[in-house]
Amino acid sequence: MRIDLISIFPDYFAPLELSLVGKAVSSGLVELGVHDLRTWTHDRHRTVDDTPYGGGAGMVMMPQPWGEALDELVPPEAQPTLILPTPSGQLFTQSLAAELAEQDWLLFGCGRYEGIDARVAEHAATRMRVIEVSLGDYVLNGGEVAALAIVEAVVRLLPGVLGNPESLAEESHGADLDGLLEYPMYTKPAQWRGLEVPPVLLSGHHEQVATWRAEQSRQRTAQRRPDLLQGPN
Ligand code: 6GU
Repeated sequence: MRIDLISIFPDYFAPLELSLVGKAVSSGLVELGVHDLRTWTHDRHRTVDDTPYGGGAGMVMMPQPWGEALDELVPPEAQPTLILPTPSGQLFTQSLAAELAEQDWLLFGCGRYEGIDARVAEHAATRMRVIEVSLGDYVLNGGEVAALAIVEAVVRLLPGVLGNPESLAEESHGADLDGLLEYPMYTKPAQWRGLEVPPVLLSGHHEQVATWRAEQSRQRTAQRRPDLLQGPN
């Protein structure tokens, strides 16, 4: 998979050299490109933003540097998926992560300020798939941290990235748990600071363990995320 990221803060993506994603890059499973949006400015101050038409606070990212960046990075016949992280996007979910993991080229356009001139997404959509994606109902200062989260969620799903592919089974939000939250996990010692591991987990009864875990998932989901019990969204 190829992943390109465009941002005025390319240094935000240094952590992609670490850990699992870093290994996927150094092993060649993922080809990573990080690009400074200011490469596609032409004025002395390398300006990327301007005041909003219609008034209001803050600044808006100008379409021109984005347009030139996409023209240069995306050849005429190529079909990357352009992901624009924004708090007004569709919610990023495990099922979207799984779908993105099947693409061969993801391109992230990370906006700052009050966002990117809306014509950038509109124009890009005439020649590639464009999705505006939000991590959740809160506001970050820009798309960079969201892009990091999305890249990590996607890359760990690529075949050959996780040391133990069984780690992908039975995760919170995965299909194996019916979209419920994961049950609590324990390791040795069986007693720690006066707290015991639930005895069923030490019993060796696989069926009882499975029943207990399913019930814990259900209780936990009812308490913390009742919205998930309404079924798949
Ligand atoms: Cl994707 N971007 C920004 N700027 N803020 C967010 C977000 C994205 N998701 C949640 N908050």
